Amino acid sequence: MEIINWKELLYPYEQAVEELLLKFKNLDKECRHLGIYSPVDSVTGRLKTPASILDKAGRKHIAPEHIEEEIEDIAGIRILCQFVEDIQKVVDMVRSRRDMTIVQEKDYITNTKASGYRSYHIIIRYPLSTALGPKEVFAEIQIRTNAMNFWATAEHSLRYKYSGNIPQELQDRLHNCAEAAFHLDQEMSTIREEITNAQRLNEIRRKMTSNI
Ligand code: 0O2
Repeated sequence: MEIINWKELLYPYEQAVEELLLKFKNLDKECRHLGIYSPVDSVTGRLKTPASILDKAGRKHIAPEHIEEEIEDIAGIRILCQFVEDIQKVVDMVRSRRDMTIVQEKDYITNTKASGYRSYHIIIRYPLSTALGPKEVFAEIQIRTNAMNFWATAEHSLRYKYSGNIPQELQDRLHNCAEAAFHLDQEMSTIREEITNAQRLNEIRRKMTSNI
């Protein structure tokens, strides 16, 4: 059994998460600076843990030496949006970038998973300049609304707690919650313009008072 040097393996992915976080946070910052609507509400990033990598490798029968080519979400960032409509805008932003290459897109919003999971995933190849020279790594960008994220985070914790075997009664309740999150997104969309106008006004007021 090959021993994995986790520090060496994970370092480039850590660098990728840091760079991607900065880039997408800056996009949001730039929109706000220009006074244009930002489809990005918040951005977070995470590095998959060795335990989770080994678990996935085991499930998918991936040999340790093939982890880097086969596991595409060791580096992951999550972009949260206020409204469902913003997701497509973020997807277009990612598609137009020249500093990363899209490998695959998974639309779990149109094709909701059996669990009730909804999110848009983009797998990219991201080039890095490391101390040892250029290197390209996979990274996963998850794009979803705050409501989708609320549900996914809760379901993820339960899946972990029950080692993937969530009791049926709880699964049924989770399905109801997924429906409720879907309706919340729909309802929020109907008053989207009202909300974004109010937010724009508040931002102008905030800028005016901070200039005093
Ligand atoms: P973590 O802790 O986020 O790293 P899979 O075979 O499903 O494990 P695959 O085929 O590579 O993975 O891709 P997929 O299905 O797009 O899932 C990748 C990630 O999406 C998962 O990573 C989760 O973060 C999220 N995800 C997918 N399906 C669900 C779901 O039903 N519920 C929740 N809450 N999240 C989901 P990991 O490795 O599971 O976890």
